[in-house]
Amino acid sequence: MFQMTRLAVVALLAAALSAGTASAQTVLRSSDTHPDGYPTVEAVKYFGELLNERTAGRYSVEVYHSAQLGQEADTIEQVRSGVIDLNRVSMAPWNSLVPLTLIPSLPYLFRSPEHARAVMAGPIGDEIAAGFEDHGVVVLGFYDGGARSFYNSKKPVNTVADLAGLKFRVIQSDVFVDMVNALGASATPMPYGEVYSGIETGVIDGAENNFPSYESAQHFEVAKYYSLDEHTIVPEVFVMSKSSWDRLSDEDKAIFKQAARDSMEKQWELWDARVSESRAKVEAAGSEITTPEKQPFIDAMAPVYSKYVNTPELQDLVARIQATEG
Ligand code: GTR
Repeated sequence: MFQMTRLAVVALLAAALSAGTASAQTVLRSSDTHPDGYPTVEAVKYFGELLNERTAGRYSVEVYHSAQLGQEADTIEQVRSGVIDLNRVSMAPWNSLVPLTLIPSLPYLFRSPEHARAVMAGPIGDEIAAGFEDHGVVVLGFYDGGARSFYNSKKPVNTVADLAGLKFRVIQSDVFVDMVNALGASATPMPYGEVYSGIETGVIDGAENNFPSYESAQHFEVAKYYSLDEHTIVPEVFVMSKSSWDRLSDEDKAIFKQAARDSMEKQWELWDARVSESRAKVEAAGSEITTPEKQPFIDAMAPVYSKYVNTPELQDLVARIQATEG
């Protein structure tokens, strides 16, 4: 009898322990449109490893890459409503919800990726991040989105005039539509996942993106003319659902913020390496890269600036960004 009781106690203890471990372990779900191995996907995985270490296994992250949870616009709704805990997306699809995100999405605002990093990792980044909180999410950090340029299936683009008559897919944001129109081309907003077939079937002539996206989404196979006009450097944003965030203790919130900060530096390293690799890969596959003179592109953006930078506060924000070193 004594023997059986002891066994029962051991069994009960084991069950309690394993149940305890299971309930203390929270797996956070995160979305990304990019494939496994892409710098943003790897940075969020790294964030998850840091969380796991720093919370003694209480939190970990599962990254649903390759748009497994849907296109960016859908996943933004999922994270806002708390269906998923985390999301890594571009800042541009937030433009209509969070007004200050319009500013870093403006063409030729950042002088270089380093300038964008310095701005977004500093107090201006915090100011822009604050605007997301009214929309169901907390910004954990910003990643580098690299410089975006036009590519198309028809012809090399060396001047603004060469863009005339071409139809480009743009990210779903009015700033992008106005930018393309101001350059004399036409803009079709559509989800990222539809760009390849859009170009292949001739619905659009091309799109605009950085080298890693142009390469990893295979767009180079259907649009071999890449024009290095580098019109925008739109930061990537890594957000957490406010409902998941509000469940964290203050101590855990600090751990999450620091892990995101550390993952940002990791993403910068991964990003720089991937830009060179992707460029080499598309060149080897036959992409023709042209380097137009930028000043005429910059000059054509005046109407976009007057439309969007239309209050003294926004003018001041632009001036502070321009004055930031980097
Ligand atoms: C990429 C960005 C994605 C997505 C995509 C697009 O550069 O990393 O999050 O926004 O561009 O053009 O839709």
